[in-house]
This record gives sequence, C-alpha cells and structure tokens, in this order.
Amino acid sequence: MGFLLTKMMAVFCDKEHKVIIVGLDNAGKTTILYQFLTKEAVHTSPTIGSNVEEIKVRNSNFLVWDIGGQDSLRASWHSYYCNTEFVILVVDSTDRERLTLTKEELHRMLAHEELQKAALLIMANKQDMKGSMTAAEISQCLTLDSITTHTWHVQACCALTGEGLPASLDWMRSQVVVN
Ligand SMILES: Nc1nc2c(ncn2[C@@H]2O[C@H](COP(=O)(O)OP(=O)(O)OP(=O)(O)O)[C@@H](O)[C@H]2O)c(=O)[nH]1
Ligand SMILES: [Mg+2]
Repeated sequence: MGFLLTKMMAVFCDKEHKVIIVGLDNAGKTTILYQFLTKEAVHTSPTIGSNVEEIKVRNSNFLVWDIGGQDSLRASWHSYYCNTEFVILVVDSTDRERLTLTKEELHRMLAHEELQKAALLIMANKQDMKGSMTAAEISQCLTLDSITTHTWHVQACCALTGEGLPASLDWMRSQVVVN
C-alpha cells in the first residue's frame, strides 16, 4: 500500500528532473533545446557557457541545461553533472570524422561518479541531411551495446523539423515513471 502510494505521488506530484544536453559543437544541442520548448527551429550561435530552460511534459518537469560543446568548453562539462538524472548526448549524424571523439567524451562521462545514476539518451540529429548515419550506425560506432552501467536509448531526429523530439521526451517520461 505504502509502495503504491509512493508511486502515485511520484506520478501526480512530480519533482523537477535535471537534464544536461551535451555533444560536440555544431551537433544541434541548442536547436533541440528550443525546439523542445517552442516547437520551432530558432536561429542559434555557438553556445559559450550554457542555456537553461524548464520543459514541462504533461505532469513531468525537466530542468534542461544545454552546454556549449566547443573543445575549450568540454573540460568544464563536469561542473554541470551534480544531481543529473538524464544525459542527452546529441550527435551530428553527418559528422563521421568526429564520431570517435564523441565516443571518447561519452565513455569519459559515463565513468564520472556524479553520473552513475543518470539515464542516457543519444539523439542522432540532422537526419534530414543527405548521407547522415543512421541511429543503428551511430549506436555501433559509439559501442552502446557495451554499456551495462546505464539505461540508454537512441533516437533518430531532426531538430529543424522537430521530428523525433516528442518520442525523446516520451522516453524520458517513461524513465521517470519507471524509477
Ligand atoms: N540540417 C540540419 N541542421 C541542423 C539540425 N539541427 C541543428 N542544425 C544546425 O546546426 C547548426 C548548429 O546548431 P546548434 O544548435 O547551435 O549546435 P550546438 O550543438 O548548440 O553547438 P554549440 O553551442 O557550439 O555546442 C545550426 O546552424 C543549426 O541550424 C538538423 O536537424 N538538421
Ligand atoms: Mg549551443
């Protein structure tokens, strides 16, 4: 009974869930953040520091931090990790040359003690572009199958049109309910 009540409270009185959006520069993180928020493609410029927005999906509240991905900024990603429940890793699906770098950043992040309980959502962005890698190709290159320490999910998307974004938020909500 106590368990059921706790579950019901979790569903109806949802607290705020901290989300960080990471990925290399130009992956489309800021475009995704504002597409989540406004359902429109906004004009962006490279993020210096971070943007933060609250996103409500039905009864779930997410506090979403979009962190700049330029080389010089990646060293400070860790300062955003505390209390993070979801890591969204955005990949530019056309950027084959830098996928190995993304893989290194991903596995370094997953080893960080403050992210041990975080769930991981990989967004294979820019699916509208010719020659983009599929979500399956990206999964393979990032060796996602080897990840057993974190719950993870891959979503193909296009931040310009918003395709794949509702499904991403639905997955995050499903994880909130599961936990
Ligand atoms: N074709 C296409 N372009 C996209 C898509 N998503 C983002 N872009 C473009 O990619 C460029 C970079 O997008 P941003 O959202 O600023 O990238 P970012 O990951 O926030 O980059 P940093 O802030 O430097 O880390 C912009 O010109 C966007 O319009 C997409 O799905 N398709
Ligand atoms: Mg940005």
